Amino acid sequence: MGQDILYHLAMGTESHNLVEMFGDVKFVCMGGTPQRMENFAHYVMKEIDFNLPIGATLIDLSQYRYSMYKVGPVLSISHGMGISSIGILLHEIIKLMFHAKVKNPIFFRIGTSGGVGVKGGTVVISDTACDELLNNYYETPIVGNLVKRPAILDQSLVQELKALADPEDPYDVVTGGTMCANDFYEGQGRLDGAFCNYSEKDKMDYLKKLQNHGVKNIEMEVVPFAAMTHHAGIRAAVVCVTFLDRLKGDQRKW
Ligand code: R2B
Ligand code: URA
Repeated sequence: MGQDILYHLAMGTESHNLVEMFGDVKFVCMGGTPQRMENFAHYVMKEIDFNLPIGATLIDLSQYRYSMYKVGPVLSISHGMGISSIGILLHEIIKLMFHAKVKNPIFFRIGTSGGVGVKGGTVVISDTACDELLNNYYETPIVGNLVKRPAILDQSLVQELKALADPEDPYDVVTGGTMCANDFYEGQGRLDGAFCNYSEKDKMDYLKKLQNHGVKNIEMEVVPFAAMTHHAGIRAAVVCVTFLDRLKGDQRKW
């Protein structure tokens, strides 16, 4: 390609000096909402004692479909909700890292989820990823064929992250399986969607089946995230807080 346009990031190889802008990135952190990722960037700034030049403020470098903040070696980017949204972002961020000549970046998804048999507030570090049918791969149609890519997370990173948990933390940190659903309502066995043509027993049987399979939480991005980073040879981890225990309910207050 003469030039590569990273369309959804509103950036390109001709219009931006990607090496200068992103060449020092070591960690790419993704999470669902623009606001949360802006807050996270400010949090990182304090944690690593990073000072912006006098008079400068943290700005959204993308300002289109996704929001992106950079604090030294850390990129903090929103990925939206669901498989296709994070999938598009991953294509463009993997290309961005390539164009910026970044070597061995580590990718994290830091997100929210529904717990399965763990209390609300628990932090789950995903050691495996599966879809609604318990498949450990990302199945996606490519030029008319269904292609399966294994959804594998870096186990040494899981252990490194687990070792960072402090017994004094006011929440539990566990490792376990994460189920990726295509939908928030029926796809996660909720009883409170616009439609629900199954019983409470069907829901509980399903959640128990997930639990027996080692699933600790449910969200909507882990499978493509694990599969695409693994396919690209990028070390990656998913760390999600649980809002509620789905064995106890479906709804969450603001
Ligand atoms: C967690 O929260 C979102 C749905 O509310 C979704 O993006 C996810 O994975
Ligand atoms: N995100 C999900 O996908 N499910 C939940 O239950 C909570 C957050």
